Amino acid sequence: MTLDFKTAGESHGPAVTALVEGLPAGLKINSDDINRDLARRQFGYGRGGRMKIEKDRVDILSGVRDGKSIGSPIALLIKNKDHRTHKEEILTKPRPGHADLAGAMKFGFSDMRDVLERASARETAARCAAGALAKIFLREFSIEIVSFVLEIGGVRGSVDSLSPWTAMALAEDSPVRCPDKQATVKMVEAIEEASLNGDTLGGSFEIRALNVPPGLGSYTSWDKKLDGRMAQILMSINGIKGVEVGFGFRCASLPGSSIHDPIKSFDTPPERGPRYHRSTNRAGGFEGGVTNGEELVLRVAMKPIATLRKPLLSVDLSTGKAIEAQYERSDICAVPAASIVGETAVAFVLAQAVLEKFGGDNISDTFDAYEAYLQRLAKEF
Ligand code: EPS
Repeated sequence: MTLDFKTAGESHGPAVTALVEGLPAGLKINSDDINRDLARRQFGYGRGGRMKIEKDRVDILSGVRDGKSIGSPIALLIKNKDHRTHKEEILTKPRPGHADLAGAMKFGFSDMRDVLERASARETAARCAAGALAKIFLREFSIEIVSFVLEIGGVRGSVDSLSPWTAMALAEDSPVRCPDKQATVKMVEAIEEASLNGDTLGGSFEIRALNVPPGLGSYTSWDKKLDGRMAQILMSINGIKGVEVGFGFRCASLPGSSIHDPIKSFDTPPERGPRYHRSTNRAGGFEGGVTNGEELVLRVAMKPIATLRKPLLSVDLSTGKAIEAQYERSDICAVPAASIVGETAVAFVLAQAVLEKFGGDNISDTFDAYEAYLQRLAKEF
């Protein structure tokens, strides 16, 4: 059984939902852990009016009994408080940068609200819940995921000297999830200025996965390469336009001697896992699409929100005439929220990779196989 998930639900329908299949039985699941990530996703300076209406909470409808998974599909439901029974204003003036026009042409809609309702980033609440489950699973193996914002609208935080845990702790205290306090102030100002100008801002964030064992994913086929799978799930998050692994685009301009990470041996070999490690981590924890035992480092770029209060030029599909794009309630900046969605997305793919390698219908089977592998690595590497 492979671990997978699907989501369903529209932005203003009764609920958004996720169906997670393939988690082993015996995993302790507390909905508070999922609700914590849902609340973190809702947070962030620059969010729109919708976040004042919603207080996302998950209902676990199946797959969990007495606080433990039972191996069956886990259905997660998050009600939309903003569910509207009345018909929305028809949307005929597509917003450049949103899925409106491309989606309407694809499905043959004249009212692009039929696109908006599913293309909306509201769907990421359901994904976040599915990924939060994956985080609970990964914690059994001491694998943790952290995220923090690097840049908003051209203001860049300085984070290079911080450990991932410090960066994460500082991010959790920042209204824009940036560990750099001075940059936080400037980012907030930039968002305020964009708001005054009827504009929106994008940015970038970093995700790190810690205590990841070597050997997850595979170099044997294109679709098994774990860095590629990470890039796919991250690129599928609304508004994401770029993903870097480790040094990413910096690799294009530096020689091999400045990019590849020298292999070293610990003076005292650890009891579990290999003695070999790297003095640098420019590869971001992946070689050949396989984890190499170092931290996973992924950097993600998000474009500015497509709904502008001072709209760009568009056309009215009902008349064919040039006109400003439609405006409606939206966010000014959702980069802090996207960093949480990214965190949970990375968790999901990592949980898939752990289960592919170690299997198990009960979490204790998975754990035993994982421990045996670390023991073997300690003996052989
Ligand atoms: C979102 C809910 C949406 C938007 C936002 C994300 O709610 P509404 O459309 O009712 O204001 O706030 O979605 C977008 C910015 C977008 O472009 O799709 C959420 O729950 O995250």
